[in-house]
Amino acid sequence: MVFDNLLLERESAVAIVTINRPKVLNALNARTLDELGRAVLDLKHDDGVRVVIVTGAGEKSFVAGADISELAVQTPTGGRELALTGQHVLDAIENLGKPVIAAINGYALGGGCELAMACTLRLAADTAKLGQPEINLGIIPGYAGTQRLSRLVGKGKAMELILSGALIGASEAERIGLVNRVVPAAELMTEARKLAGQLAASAPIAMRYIISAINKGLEMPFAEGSVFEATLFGLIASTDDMREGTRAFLEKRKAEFKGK
Ligand code: CO8
Repeated sequence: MVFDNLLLERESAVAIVTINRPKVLNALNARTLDELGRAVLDLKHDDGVRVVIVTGAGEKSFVAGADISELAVQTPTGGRELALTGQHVLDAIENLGKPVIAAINGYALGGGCELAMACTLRLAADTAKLGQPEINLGIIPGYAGTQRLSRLVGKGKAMELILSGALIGASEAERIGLVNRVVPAAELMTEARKLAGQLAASAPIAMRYIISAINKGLEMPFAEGSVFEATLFGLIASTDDMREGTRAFLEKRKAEFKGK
């Protein structure tokens, strides 16, 4: 696949997607969203890919939000469609069925913070700044930021961040649970690759079910989520990977998972 605004690299079982519009701090215009949607679909169906890393081109920014020059001329119907399209792409990332690591190398603002929140795990450079500054433009988040941020950090902090539009540093983001871990900027991609490598060696079907159980379970009452988990547990018991993982433990060797 050839893209104008994305770089797509493969390093064995790890795919690295780089949002590549550094002149505008990797702002997401409609074309970039469309390309991201197509890339994600392709990665979902590529069995050779077990983990995806998403990052931004350049030193300064992960993604500085939706492209404000496009937002400035939105019509009501066009704005709704664009918001729904972005939500659809981010839902696809959240439910890719393989871990997606956001390597937050700088500004993750507005739609950029929403993109990071749709990823399974977030590693941030110590220089990163995160926030939902839409209020400063007289608008609200449109890529489900109100929903994901409140689920990640709780209602009170989400209200504070979205109403104030304040940007926070990486360590504060880690403290409130918005990112999983902060690393020195120079080591961000090394750490992201290391984490991706560890995850790539894990059992792929089990990872898919864990992601599904947590994502779907959060939308269900506790009892239904627990039954859903039990059903997935029953399914996982039918896999070769389950037999390999348990046998390898008993034989005191490292398991070799095949995703079957
Ligand atoms: N959109 C378009 N262009 C941008 C964006 C953006 N989000 N962010 C930065 N740029 C451009 C600047 O205009 C500038 O372009 P130029 O060189 O032509 O003047 C270039 O990138 C570099 O930026 P700055 O000169 O501003 O760099 P600074 O280091 O001075 O500042 C900041 C960096 C603080 C990140 C600053 O650029 C900034 O505040 N950017 C906007 C951040 C923002 O408000 N993001 C939220 C956007 S709204 C959003 O994401 C809503 C999502 C849901 C949409 C729903 C669909 C309808």
